[in-house]
Amino acid sequence: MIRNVERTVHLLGIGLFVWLLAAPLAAEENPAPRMRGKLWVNPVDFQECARESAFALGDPITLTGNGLQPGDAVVVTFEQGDAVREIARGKANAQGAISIRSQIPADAIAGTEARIHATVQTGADAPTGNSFVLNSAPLQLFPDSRDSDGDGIKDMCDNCPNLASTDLMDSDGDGLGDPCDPCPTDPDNGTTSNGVCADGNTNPNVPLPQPTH
Ligand SMILES: [Ca+2]
Ligand SMILES: [Ca+2]
Ligand SMILES: [Ca+2]
Repeated sequence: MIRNVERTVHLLGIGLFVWLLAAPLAAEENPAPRMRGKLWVNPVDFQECARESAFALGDPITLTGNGLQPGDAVVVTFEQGDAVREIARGKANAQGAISIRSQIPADAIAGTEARIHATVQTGADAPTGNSFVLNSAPLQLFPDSRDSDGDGIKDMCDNCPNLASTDLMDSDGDGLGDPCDPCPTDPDNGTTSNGVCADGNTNPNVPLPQPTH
């Protein structure tokens, strides 16, 4: 009996020694931040694009996310290719959410996909302990945020860029919004039927066939 107790104490001692050895090693490894959750990138000046994640260089944005602890410190970075730069800092509010203003860098590269990350340092572990990353969807970047018809929807998102209308419905899916589509129920727009739309109306943009001699 005494022998068994001695053996158990001995094994416990070995276990404790191994744990003490392993614990500092694990802490020193300081693993790369884990991806967790999603970061929403919201436009400030314009209505949201039909394509959710299209922005122009210099666009002001609000970054929102949740699932954090109150007071967590957040560093927001903009990543494009191998280049990563900090664009904002903030803290989680009492509900564990963030709402941070920033902007798409004006000198970012249009036409190249980008992402925004929010690296969260949790509570007492900051700045070296546990961290995780909220990750935005891939962002498409456009050179400017022109709004030719002034309806609050940028040209790059507006399927009727020269006709003021916030109706982005595109019933036939041809990329032209219903309000400016000469054949709103005809994706072919009458181009193979001498300008006659599927509904019998005429598309004035299709040149009439020239008489042959
Ligand atoms: Ca517009
Ligand atoms: Ca259409
Ligand atoms: Ca059409």
